[in-house]
Amino acid sequence: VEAAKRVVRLYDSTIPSGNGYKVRLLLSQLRQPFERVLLDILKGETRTPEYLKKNPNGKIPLVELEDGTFLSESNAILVYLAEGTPYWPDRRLDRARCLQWMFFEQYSHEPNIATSRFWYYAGQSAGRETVLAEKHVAGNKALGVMEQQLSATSFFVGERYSIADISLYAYTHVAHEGRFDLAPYTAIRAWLARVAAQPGHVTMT
Ligand SMILES: N[C@@H](CCC(=O)N[C@@H](CS)C(=O)NCC(=O)O)C(=O)O
Repeated sequence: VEAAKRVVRLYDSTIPSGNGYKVRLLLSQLRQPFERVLLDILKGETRTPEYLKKNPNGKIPLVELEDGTFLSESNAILVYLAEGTPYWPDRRLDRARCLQWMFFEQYSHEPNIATSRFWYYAGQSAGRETVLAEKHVAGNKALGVMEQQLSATSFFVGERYSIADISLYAYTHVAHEGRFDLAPYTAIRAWLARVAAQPGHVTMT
């Protein structure tokens, strides 16, 4: 496996971001030091011409590698960093299963749970009652799918902690901030505790 170029800088957000946290958590578990640059997304600091040169999509997280390369999209960064480590499985099918859960996270989980949390967090929920109600239905559906998997296995893929767990942990463990009630999801709550007990774990704030 080609060695990963070292991450020298992580562009992250002043408002605690689950997507930024995914990268910080894995870097911590890999014991890799890095510089953290905090941007205020509410002030449009990811939309300046200078930042858009680094990431044309205008979002954090973004990592800068030692050779000056930039890589965006939290889950892509996780895959890059995890290759050749215990957090990315050896078996071909298990690697595809990690991606299966990470695409699920981006399409069914994050747009509902993270977005609801952001609107409450940033005081932008007023006037969004209808869309918030829709996001709660869809978010609970995603939590139901996770609950079903975690009732059968201790981690998402291959009974072993991987970047699929990191990806889904980031916004699930703060789902209450988006007014999701995790009380009925007993398997999810047990898994949250298992993830938080992993070596090198750091909290989001
Ligand atoms: N799919 C992206 C989502 C990144 C994202 O939504 N970033 C938000 C903060 S969590 C952001 O930078 N928003 C600022 C903006 O869009 O201007 C990922 O997984 O990295």
